[in-house]
Amino acid sequence: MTQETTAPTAEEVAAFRANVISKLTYSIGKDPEHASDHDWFEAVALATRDRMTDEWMARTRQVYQEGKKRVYYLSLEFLIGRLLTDSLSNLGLLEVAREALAGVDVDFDRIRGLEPDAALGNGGLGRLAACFMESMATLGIAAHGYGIRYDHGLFRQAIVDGWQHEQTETWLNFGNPWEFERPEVSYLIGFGGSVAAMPGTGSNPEQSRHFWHWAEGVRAIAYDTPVVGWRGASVNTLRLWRARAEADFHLERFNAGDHIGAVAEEARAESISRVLYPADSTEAGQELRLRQEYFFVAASLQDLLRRHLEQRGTLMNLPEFAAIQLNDTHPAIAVAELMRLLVDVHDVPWRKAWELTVGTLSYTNHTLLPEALETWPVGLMERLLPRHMQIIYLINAQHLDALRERGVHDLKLLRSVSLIEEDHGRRVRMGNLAFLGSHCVNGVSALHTGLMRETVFTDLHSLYPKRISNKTNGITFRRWLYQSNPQLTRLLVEHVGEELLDAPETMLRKLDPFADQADFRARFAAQRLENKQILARMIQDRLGITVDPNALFDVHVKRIHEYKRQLLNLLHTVALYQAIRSDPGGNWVPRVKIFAGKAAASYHTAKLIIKLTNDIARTINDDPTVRGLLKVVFLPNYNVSLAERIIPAADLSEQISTAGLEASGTSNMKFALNGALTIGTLDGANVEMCEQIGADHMFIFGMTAQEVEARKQANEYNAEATIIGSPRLNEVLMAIRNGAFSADDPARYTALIDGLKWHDTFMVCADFESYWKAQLEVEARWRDADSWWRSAVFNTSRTGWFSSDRTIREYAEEIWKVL
Ligand code: 26V
Repeated sequence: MTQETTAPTAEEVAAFRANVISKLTYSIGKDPEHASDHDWFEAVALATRDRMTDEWMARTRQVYQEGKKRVYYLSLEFLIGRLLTDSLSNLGLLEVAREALAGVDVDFDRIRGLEPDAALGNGGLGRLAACFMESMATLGIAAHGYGIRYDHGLFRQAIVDGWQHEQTETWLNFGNPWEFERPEVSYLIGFGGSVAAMPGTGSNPEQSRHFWHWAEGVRAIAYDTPVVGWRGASVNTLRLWRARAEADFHLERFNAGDHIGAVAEEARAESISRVLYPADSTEAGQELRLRQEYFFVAASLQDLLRRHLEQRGTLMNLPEFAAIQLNDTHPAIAVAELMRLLVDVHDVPWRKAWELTVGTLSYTNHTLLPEALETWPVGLMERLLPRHMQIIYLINAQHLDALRERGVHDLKLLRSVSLIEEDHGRRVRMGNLAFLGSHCVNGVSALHTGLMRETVFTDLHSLYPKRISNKTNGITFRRWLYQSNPQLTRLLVEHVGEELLDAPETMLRKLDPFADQADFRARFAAQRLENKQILARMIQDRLGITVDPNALFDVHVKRIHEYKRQLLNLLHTVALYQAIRSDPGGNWVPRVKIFAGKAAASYHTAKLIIKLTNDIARTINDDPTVRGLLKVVFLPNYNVSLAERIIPAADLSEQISTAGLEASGTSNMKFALNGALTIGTLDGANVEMCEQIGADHMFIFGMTAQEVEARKQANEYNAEATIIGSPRLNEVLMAIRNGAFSADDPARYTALIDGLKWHDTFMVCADFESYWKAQLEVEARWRDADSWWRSAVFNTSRTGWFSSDRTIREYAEEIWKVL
């Protein structure tokens, strides 16, 4: 492997092997002679964890002694994936482990494949949290991640007869060798009940303390996973909470003979950490989700206040030593909970408590889609969190009064910045709560941040014009280049030196001149071919579809959502198919269209799009007239591990969301780093990628966010007219609508296609011709191999800015003030 400066010594290898065998024997209880591959995996993981632990403890001690400010990253999602290669590689032990195992006839690559993915997230937002944890450890920032230890992560996707089926995910079936259970670190979290003012604390609601007599207590138990940075720079903690029923409570009922009631109580309490919510589904069970949010926020805040008090003896300096980042509005109840803890529990005066709260919290927004903005019915809040609802009313009153004092009397404005929405039944707006309770609010790409200022938060922004800033997302290069693409990493190190691994943000640029060297381009292309061969084998094994590794691999992988426009790609696929059929002897560029992604279980249209992909795939792959010039593949169960295999094998990266709707995107950066060319709209971080990489080395098409908005405003967009104006599009739509790909059920796609014709909310038809032309340019460029690979090299060399180390440095300097 490239990561290690020198080959491992025999002593290192022998010592590691001894550690592994000792774990196998004494922790797992297996004789090496009879150990299964899984036993070996666990033994290696435990031995690796040991190597982190010393540094972890030293580090924790050091942070304490130096009195450093700590960062707390609160996130309902951490999409971690596998940890074995990640940890070994960051510790510089990957080769050591490989050789140590080879010595006992165990193949490292086989056992690392046995680790289940920790899929405690839905997509980009959760993966971002995982990349951030790794970058914070690399930069030596004292950070704690806080979240929920779900028994079941994101569902496993099975494809049956072309349709998605959701299966329960079971990552903990064989235990989790990375975590430390901390039964002694636990908090009791209350729900429901009533609120009483404490006697003698005054009648002014702002001055009186309250006692919350909650009705139901659920215990939060900590599970810690060490997170190691590059070259073992530092080790931080990811602390995930598990919900347990309070034993006494449940025993009382049991002893009283209410066995069923006791068990039901237990199940209700423990359901809180049972399963990850499908965040992009609108039909989610509301109450359980709110319970999850409050549960992990309350446990985390109590934990960090306890730590702070232990070390500093007072809460009055909280903002000086703690920075709490809210990952989206999911932990936004922290605003009210921190106020409650300060005022009711720690006796801090209201005004001071507010100052401390705002000074400590910051909030990141990850989407502007109106249906994705969290609001909670006031009735539900009152029932589940009565004291918090009071506090929210108080914050709101204080906020609206302050505005009136400043001379703001515009009723429309006051309504829009209120914490309570009055229009569709009374609801608490979590975005506004997070905004008001934070000293910094940020978006995740330049375009998205601009739109935040202009749309969802326009009024709050006018009142607090300095609060919103931009922090463009990034990705960790350790996982998304060094680990997932060792072939390319080796080539890069060979040309710009070992230093690349430590300073990719600057060193990658040194590749620029090599783009003009034919032999370098040839080697760049050769490593890609190798990755494509590996992927082609996987496609063959999993789906029985033969694809040619020399064909252009055109890849569209991400959650399935209408705004991400997988449908636009499918329309192009069918148009290409029809074009090839009408001229089978033509000089076509052989292509493999690769799709993967999960649809929310309740999202009917997204699931239909998966079925359509599979229907189109079957028809095209079976059609001898296209002679394999076009293949379509849908790889089931997209997850972090699959992404690590697909991305290094991609030639073309599809980032084609309706402009203005994708907040940032992060796979766009992963593809470019690995040298794929992007076909994309000017949306999210694509805009900044274009600035860094150069428009000549990407295929940008379609309407801009402004144009999309203007069309919506003018109410003049008519997809039907667009379709009439494009015979190619019309033919594609007619074929799908009339059952050309669904002979077994010819009407299957009627409503889907009619929806495009009558509504086309996501401007699929409007962008079709522009997309088609951009795809023609892709083909022209592919034919000119020198030009293609020159651009590919530039994509890798100019993506350094998208390192999550850069992103984290910006958070650390501008928001957290820890660097
Ligand atoms: C939520 C919902 C809920 C209701 C139905 C529609 C819908 C659609 C999307 C979402 C996602 C919410 C938050 C999220 O995951 N945002 C993603 O965050 C990434 C990291 O910042 C960013 O790269 C993606 O562009 C953004 O979609």
